[in-house]
Amino acid sequence: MRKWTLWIALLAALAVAIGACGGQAAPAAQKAAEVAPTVAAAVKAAAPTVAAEVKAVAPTVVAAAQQAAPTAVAAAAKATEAPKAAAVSGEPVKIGVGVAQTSNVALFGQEQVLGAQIAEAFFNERGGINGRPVKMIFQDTSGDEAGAINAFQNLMNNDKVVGIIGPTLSQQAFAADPIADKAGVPVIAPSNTAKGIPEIGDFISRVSAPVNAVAPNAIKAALAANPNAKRAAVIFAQNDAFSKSETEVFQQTLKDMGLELATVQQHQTTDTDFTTQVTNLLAAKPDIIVISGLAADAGNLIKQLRELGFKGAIVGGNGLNTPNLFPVCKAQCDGVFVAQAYSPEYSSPINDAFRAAYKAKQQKDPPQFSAQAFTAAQVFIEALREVDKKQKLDGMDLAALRKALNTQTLAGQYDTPIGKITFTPTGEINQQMFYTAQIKMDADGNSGRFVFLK
Ligand code: 1QQ
Repeated sequence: MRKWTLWIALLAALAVAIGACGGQAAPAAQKAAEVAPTVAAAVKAAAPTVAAEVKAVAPTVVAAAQQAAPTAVAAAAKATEAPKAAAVSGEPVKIGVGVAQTSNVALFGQEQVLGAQIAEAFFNERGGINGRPVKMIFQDTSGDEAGAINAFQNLMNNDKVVGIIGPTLSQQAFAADPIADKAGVPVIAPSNTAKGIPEIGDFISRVSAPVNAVAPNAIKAALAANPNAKRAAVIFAQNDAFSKSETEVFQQTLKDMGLELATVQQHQTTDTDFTTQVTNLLAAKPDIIVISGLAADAGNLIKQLRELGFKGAIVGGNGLNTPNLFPVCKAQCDGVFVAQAYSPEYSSPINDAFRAAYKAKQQKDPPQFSAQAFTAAQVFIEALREVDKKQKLDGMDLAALRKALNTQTLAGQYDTPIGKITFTPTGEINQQMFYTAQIKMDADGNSGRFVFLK
């Protein structure tokens, strides 16, 4: 009997996953087509792959389930099982999600949407905000500052959300966050890692650890794997706040570790042709090249570096921290070192459950940006539960609720997929665990993964 229930659950999860895959990537891919042909082609090309992967999963899941010991199957089912909490009812509590659903920045934003959607379902299955449902309200920021400001204003003034998760880029945060801060709307940055984000204002915090906490790990891992490296070359996107912030950390770390900084090159996040920069980088004869940029530009840069003959180690920053990079540089992405503020392999009840929920939807392990978006949603939801315990949310006016939510957000302790976290009074995350992964592409260059280094 029990076995049959598990089979049905597995097949149902698969059906939901197939449905979800069909619907989501398309609009962002279309918009990306207007911006960078290479990326758009890559994203489009990814669609059939996803479908093929999903088809291939069916027999694999069945076979795996057949082989697994009954206890393992039961345990796996239990991790995804919603506890028997009372069903949520009443007016939903609205949380805003302002991230990039279009433009090249959607290569990150799509992952954030998924993380927030999973959190919404996950916490509603577990009682929502003490019985009231939570609802994520999505507004597309696109990839620039104006889009972020527009989305934030819609969320605050029209949707009347209690708080905002977003925007995707630090470059956008420096423009949009001051507006939310002035209006007294709490913002949790899910992916802004530039120096100075929490300092924008009292209402701004982040779950995305800053560049100085994360970036050095990738250099250390690359040098451990290439102990004879002496000369380094660096390139960064000079029109992007995060890239400028991260390159400072990278350059300092390289010097601290005794490497000679042979050249520092610059590019724009909109560039697709890197001939000049690659020529200059190669002329400096580096053993290691360190890139701070976003996924589309960095992917093309890596491709061109390898095509023009660079054989040394490549380190990428947070802008390369997405599997959506893989269709851009394909087989040439292989071997790139990228530091991580999340590992799907971290074992804890909340991460096991998040990983299982993500896998049920996407047939692969969750990436960092999905885990951080889930974490931002979790922080708001758990803080709202606490606020509601002290004073019922129903009776509070919006301004008072937003203020109380901000205070509670900063005061709480959270056990999340990225580990146990707290905040400093300024809103900076205190996070314990960081990792480094290396990209491993399959020989045909069509699929790949981040392999976590021990
Ligand atoms: C920032 C980043 C980007 C890579 C997020 C997608 O870290 O803009 O701060």
